[in-house]
Amino acid sequence: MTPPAKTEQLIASALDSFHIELPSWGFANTGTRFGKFLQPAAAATIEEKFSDAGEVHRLTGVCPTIALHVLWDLPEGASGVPNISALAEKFRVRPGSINPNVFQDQLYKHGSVGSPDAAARTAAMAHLLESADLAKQLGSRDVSLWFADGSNYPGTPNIRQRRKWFEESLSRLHERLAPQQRMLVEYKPFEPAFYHTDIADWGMALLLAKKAGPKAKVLVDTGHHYQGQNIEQIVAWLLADDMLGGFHFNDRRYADDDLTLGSIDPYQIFRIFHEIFFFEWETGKRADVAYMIDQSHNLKGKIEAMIQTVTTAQELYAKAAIVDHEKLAACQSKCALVDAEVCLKEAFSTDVRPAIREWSRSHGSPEDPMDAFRKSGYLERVTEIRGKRNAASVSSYA
Ligand code: RM4
Ligand code: MN
Ligand code: MN
Repeated sequence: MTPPAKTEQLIASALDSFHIELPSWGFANTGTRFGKFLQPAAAATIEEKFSDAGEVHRLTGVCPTIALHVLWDLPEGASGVPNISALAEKFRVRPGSINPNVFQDQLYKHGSVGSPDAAARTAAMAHLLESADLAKQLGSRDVSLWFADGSNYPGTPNIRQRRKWFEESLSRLHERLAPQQRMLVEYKPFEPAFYHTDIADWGMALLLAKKAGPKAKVLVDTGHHYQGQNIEQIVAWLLADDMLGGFHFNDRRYADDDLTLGSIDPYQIFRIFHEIFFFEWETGKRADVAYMIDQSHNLKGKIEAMIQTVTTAQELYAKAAIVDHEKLAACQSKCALVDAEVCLKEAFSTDVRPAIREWSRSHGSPEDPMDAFRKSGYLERVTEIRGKRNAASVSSYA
């Protein structure tokens, strides 16, 4: 067993370097394809999203950035940049990853950069390039790409042709990036397309990223895998090739459920973090990985769910930080199976909460951010302001 003082120290230094990005869309009303359940306190404007994200950062101290969806948050393009910069200043959270949206417009019915319709491909390319420019102007490092492109019926897509169009478009986007910028390629096996998806798994994302250039990396959304897939192995492989760009964190039971991180399988997230720490220990390199939340809190209070997620992420990260790597490596090389597994589980079952509370206290943050949020009166204040408007918004599916 690692002595308690060393454990505390390991946790503190891990937490010092742990930041997690909040999604602007996580504060807005969201729903299923059957309808939306409206929340009186949900954010509708970009100012409200910044305000809610600022509140989560104020309480946790580890969420300095907010991911923006270009179409939803910057519909007027570059002319919206000064407003975003002013909001960042006011609410003390910086713009984080910039997410182009090439899936919502009617034009993208058959895809965006993979569509057989040249007009759709042209529009998508222009939007991607504009997104890279917006990221530059906002001082954002990452352009985060998710494509809904795919098809619903066998025989309908030319899969190889579509791949070529993807390669060309991603290379053009890569050329547009500033030296310090990155583009992250996200994959997803299905939904909204149910026969084929152009970037369906990490291998496809990896090939496209490698082809695009050195600033392109793979983004792992924890909800975007088939049941039973070993996500930490994907993470380990991508790390070994310096191709892991970041995560979209959420949990799932069936498909892309976008449930709260760790609500279904906290051990899975711990194992992912473990692979990252183990890589860092073994190589002496720092894994340059962006941690981002991508969840849809349909029923839980938006801000509470976000605080819960951040707290859970910190706990699982702290647990992974205290794995005894030397011991584990020795067990692995001796094929001491039980001992290796126990070594990993030892860290997972350690109660890291007191050490996290201590760390928060020493950084001037509340020990219990959820309790602090409930006592702050913030929710009541915004409910008062937003409630009537939210009740009048549209919730039906058809
Ligand atoms: C996708 C994916 C993307 C997100 C869209 C809205 O399932 O997770 O990251 O931007 O949803
Ligand atoms: Mn995602
Ligand atoms: Mn998703």
